[in-house]
Amino acid sequence: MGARRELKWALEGYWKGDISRAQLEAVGAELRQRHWADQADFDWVPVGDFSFYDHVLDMSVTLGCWPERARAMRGDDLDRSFCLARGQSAPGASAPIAAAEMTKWFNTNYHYIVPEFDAGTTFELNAARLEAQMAEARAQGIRAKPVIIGPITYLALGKACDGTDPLTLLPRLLPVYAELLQSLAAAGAQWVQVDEPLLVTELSAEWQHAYNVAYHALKSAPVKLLLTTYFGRLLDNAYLAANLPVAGLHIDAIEGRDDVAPLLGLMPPHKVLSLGVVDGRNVWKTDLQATLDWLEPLAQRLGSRLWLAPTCSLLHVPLDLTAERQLDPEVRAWLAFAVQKLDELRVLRQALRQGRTAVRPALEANAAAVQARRASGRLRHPQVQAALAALQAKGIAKRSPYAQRAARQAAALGLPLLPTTTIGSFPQTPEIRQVRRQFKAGLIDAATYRSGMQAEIARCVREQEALGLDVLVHGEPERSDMVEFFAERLEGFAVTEAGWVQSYGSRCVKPPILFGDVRRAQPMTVEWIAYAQSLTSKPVKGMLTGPVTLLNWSFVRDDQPRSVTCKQLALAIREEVLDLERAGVRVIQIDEPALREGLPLRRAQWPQALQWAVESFRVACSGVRDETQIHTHMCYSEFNDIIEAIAALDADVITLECARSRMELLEVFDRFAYPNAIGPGVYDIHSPNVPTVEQMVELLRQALRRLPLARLWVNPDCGLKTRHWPEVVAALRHMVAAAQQLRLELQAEA
Ligand code: THG
Ligand code: ZN
Repeated sequence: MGARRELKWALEGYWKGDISRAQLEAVGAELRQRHWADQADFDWVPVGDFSFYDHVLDMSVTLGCWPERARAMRGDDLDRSFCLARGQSAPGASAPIAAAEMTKWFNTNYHYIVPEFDAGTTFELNAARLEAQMAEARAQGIRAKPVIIGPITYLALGKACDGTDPLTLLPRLLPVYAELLQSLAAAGAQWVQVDEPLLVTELSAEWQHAYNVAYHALKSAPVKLLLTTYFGRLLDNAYLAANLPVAGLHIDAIEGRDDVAPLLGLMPPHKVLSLGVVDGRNVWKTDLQATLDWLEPLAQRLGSRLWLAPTCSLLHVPLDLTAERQLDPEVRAWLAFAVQKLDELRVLRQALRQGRTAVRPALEANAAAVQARRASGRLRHPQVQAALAALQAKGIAKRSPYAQRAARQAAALGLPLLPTTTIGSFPQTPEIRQVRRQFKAGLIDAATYRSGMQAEIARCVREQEALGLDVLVHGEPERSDMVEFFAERLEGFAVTEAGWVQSYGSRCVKPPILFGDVRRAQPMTVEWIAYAQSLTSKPVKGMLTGPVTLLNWSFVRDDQPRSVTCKQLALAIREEVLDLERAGVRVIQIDEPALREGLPLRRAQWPQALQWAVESFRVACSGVRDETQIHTHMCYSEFNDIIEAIAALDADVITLECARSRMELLEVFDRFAYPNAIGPGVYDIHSPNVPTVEQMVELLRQALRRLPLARLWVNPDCGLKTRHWPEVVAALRHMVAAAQQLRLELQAEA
């Protein structure tokens, strides 16, 4: 995105019409030029990995794989691909088209645009973007290694709306890949990096076979192929990966360290082995000496057939540590962002070529930092260790059975049938953003900040009372990103100033850095929730982010298992839950939108990972009274294949995002009787449309065919922070009316 997120600003300016296409292109060219310059001394520099929106979408354009609705639009490739990604109309033209689906890139937090296939899909080469960037790199004197997504991974990333098996498209796809490789060779490429991370997942015999078909079809291409995998182990795909007819293989030698020994035996003697030895997904300094201890014998054996690289694209880490001015200096010394990771590679290269003495100062400095981190007093906190040990010894305090809790909560809360609520956030207005910014910058004092937030909370409560909602929220004006909010308030976390990482398109997040034992030193949210509750006799929900989501959306320590870190997060959230309860808060929501996305790439490992994830959630709400109602919320993912684990969370109420694929979501309840209360969203907050009362009544009727009336809630499908007040008020008014209408009808029937 650039050190100052130049790409974000340029894109958003272009979409608004504030800058021209030429200005946007100039920003792209400038970023490519800068990032290539950072790698100019490398033997091969990736080209074609730059994207204005998403590299999978770019690959679809390269392969001429357009859904019909986008093909029919005016505009050139880039404008049409923006329309498809964002669900917009073409510049100066007709109706908007439906946005393409977006989903997570393997187990990262990056979202790609899902290619769309059907039985009639055809492919046609459009190498213009790659050829232009090859020419640009050549002009800059860069030894370019173009990067493309391989055919099998590409097919696996897509979705067929008509049930077509993507593999049946392979015969149509391969000639286009062959042509693409020809074009890249003509553009001067000697090597082409072909990304096939699908090889670290479980492959059926058909998909394994497809790999053989594809790479045998491409083996006469006039370039050398570097088959590239990352994010996990090859395991049972190692033989396949080692023997495909390509010139080189790249593997993630951190996740897949144990694949290397077997691979050495399996690979034909001429093949290049590229080892990803610098972590492209996390922010810790590499232990260079330990890496060299491991690499030196391999270098002896492989000679020039050994290449070094980061494990994966550096898209997933922040750009440059030197941009951080306020980071705790002790923690900062342990970190390497993208630019620093390139330096680590340089040291490793030189040590292997000229011996360790040639880089002694760099190795010594690195060893000192690695050692300092290991020995730091900041990693362990005796209180946290004691709490973990107690949890280990005593287990999780069990809550009473749901039926008993539900009865007590009904008596305590007195809610109507089909209770109405929202997910937590209300619109983030420019005014509250400004108050937060001014407070962070020290321009206003704490009292002024507090009264600004309180005014917004009061407005939120007033609006909700006027709408007649049953369970209210405070609206979260004090938070921008919820994960960052909690990270700023918990010990064991550091947050960055400029550590932006692309989430999708122009959208970025600043993942916090979890470096040590997590401890809640004081209440984090109680003040705001208690204030909101003081303004109304209706219950106000306390709003927290769950342990699994805090874990999955942060850079986490690599010196202990994720499951242990997650339990620490759970214990910290639990303290907040208990403080909220003590402050008189009767409903507490612990969001876990990332429950599913942190799961391992191989399904065989899911049960174990789900077990500690579920346990962590249960730790976070253990010890609350039966009368206190625990809610959770999930979005961004499919729930059907983890519905049993979701039920095992045993939250009293769950609200789910589903307005976009509602029928798909509800179908799971034919197979699985969800035991507790549930609110499948009736208002798609991602769309500016205000649904009508009738539409929402119809959605509720659909839900009632599968879920019992006594346990159905009425709510939007996600938080409202990205919407504007007028549409939110209109939609919620319809939502409350829909619930009232159904209550009356059901009473009349009874
Ligand atoms: N928080 C964090 N991670 C997330 C999400 C989140 N990962 C998954 C999902 N939600 C990603 N979705 C978004 C949606 C919007 C934005 C980022 C990720 C966004 N970001 C602002 C931007 O790019 O302008 C910057 C952040 C801000 O100003 O608040 O809009 O919710 N941690
Ligand atoms: Zn949500």
